[in-house]
Amino acid sequence: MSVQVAERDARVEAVGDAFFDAASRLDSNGMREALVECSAVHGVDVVVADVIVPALRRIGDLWEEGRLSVLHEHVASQVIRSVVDDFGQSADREGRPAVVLACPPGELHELPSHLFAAMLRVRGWVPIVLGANTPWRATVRSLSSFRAQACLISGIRAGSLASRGAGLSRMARSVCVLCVSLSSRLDPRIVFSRGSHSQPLRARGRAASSGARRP
Ligand code: B12
Repeated sequence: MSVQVAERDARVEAVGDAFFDAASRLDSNGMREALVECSAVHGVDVVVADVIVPALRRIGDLWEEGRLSVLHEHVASQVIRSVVDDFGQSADREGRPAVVLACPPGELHELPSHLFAAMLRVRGWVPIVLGANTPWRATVRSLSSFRAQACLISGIRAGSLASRGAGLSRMARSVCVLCVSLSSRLDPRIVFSRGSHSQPLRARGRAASSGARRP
């Protein structure tokens, strides 16, 4: 590993620690500052994959052990959501492909959709996040309403939905459908082509401002 990469990794790890410490103190401003500064320096992919996801896992583990409360999780989740929803926003949506992100009925873990949406925006996609506990009918309807080219269903058990459901099969006739769960990787190069799942997720149109590499 080069010295520059090691230094960069150490800086990102320090941001992760600062974010986690702020979350432990319920310090919303501290959390927000850590994320905004990190994204300005290192970009959206790094702040999502190397700061936010590890911090959420740490919070989840400590919550499971009873060492952090649901309040800590809620405050951190709200701050993360409000910050990442600003990443990669652009008024210029014309001609960009839309992708719908939804959680199945009963699923409350919607944050991954917001995180992944930020990664998609900086690659020139227009993500439509339907959020937690979305009725299947609404998800299906959204595909034509937004002329979506793809649909991501995510949740802690969503992986097991992949081969099930008349609704999913119907959807897959018109767009690429992907079900992601705890065992999937939050990887923007995720495979995404209708039927075969063999092509990387690629946006047409221009990439948005952040300078992130296209997959
Ligand atoms: C925040 C949170 C909540 C919040 C959600 C708020 C929100 N607005 O999203 C609330 C409070 C609602 C919640 C509720 C519950 N939660 Co919860 N939650 C979490 C927490 C802390 C973070 C979740 C998160 O967003 N992680 C960030 C994501 C991106 O990371 P990840 O899950 O590791 O995802 C990776 C992959 O799965 C994949 N991936 C995941 N989603 C997606 C989506 C896309 C598009 C892609 C490409 C990839 C991808 O990429 C990620 C990175 O590699 C996790 C802890 C953790 N380890 O994550 C627990 C956790 C997921 N929750 C858990 C549990 C048990 C629950 C409850 C059942 C608790 C309860 N008794 O009520 C309920 C279930 C509610 C429901 N019906 O859905 C467990 C799940 C255990 C399991 N294996 O089933 C965890 C792991 C906590 C723990 N350590 O025990 N939770």
